[in-house]
Amino acid sequence: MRLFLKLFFAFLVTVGSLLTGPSVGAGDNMLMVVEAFARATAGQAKNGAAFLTVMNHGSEDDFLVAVETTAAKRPELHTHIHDNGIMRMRQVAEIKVPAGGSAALKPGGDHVMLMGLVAPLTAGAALPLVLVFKHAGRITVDMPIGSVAAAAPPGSAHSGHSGHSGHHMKPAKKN
Ligand SMILES: [Cu+2]
Repeated sequence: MRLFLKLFFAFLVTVGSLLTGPSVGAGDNMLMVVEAFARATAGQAKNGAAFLTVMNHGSEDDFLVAVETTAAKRPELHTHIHDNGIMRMRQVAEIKVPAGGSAALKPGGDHVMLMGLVAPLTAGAALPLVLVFKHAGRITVDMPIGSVAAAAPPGSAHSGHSGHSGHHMKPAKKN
């Protein structure tokens, strides 16, 4: 029975990782956002962080160039750099999503920084975020909010039931 449950959950996680997150595009612009989540904030923290992976199934590189949200006054794209042994965050203009590859925004690396939160981020809630890509246009993601130190989407390791995991297809916008 336990083995069956383990296999069943493994199956759910596999299906979940295939279906999680909205995707956009057709032909040369096929982006899929997976593993999206934000971290809850502690106390009066003014800034928050969000993470996601963008898969590019197309044959053309794309670039994440901006993020928009009503949850923060100034959402930015950040990366971490090592500066004389000290990890610092720095804003970047764009994050490349290579053709046939992916870009992982994860703790310790590239990430979405939510500067000037309108309200604290609460575990269990969802954060609406619009990702703006150079070629594919806008993708809206409803990011589940995990714990303050979350390193993966809430529920991703054991239930395959990670909240708003819609799977939407729409034609790419050329602009
Ligand atoms: Cu940052």
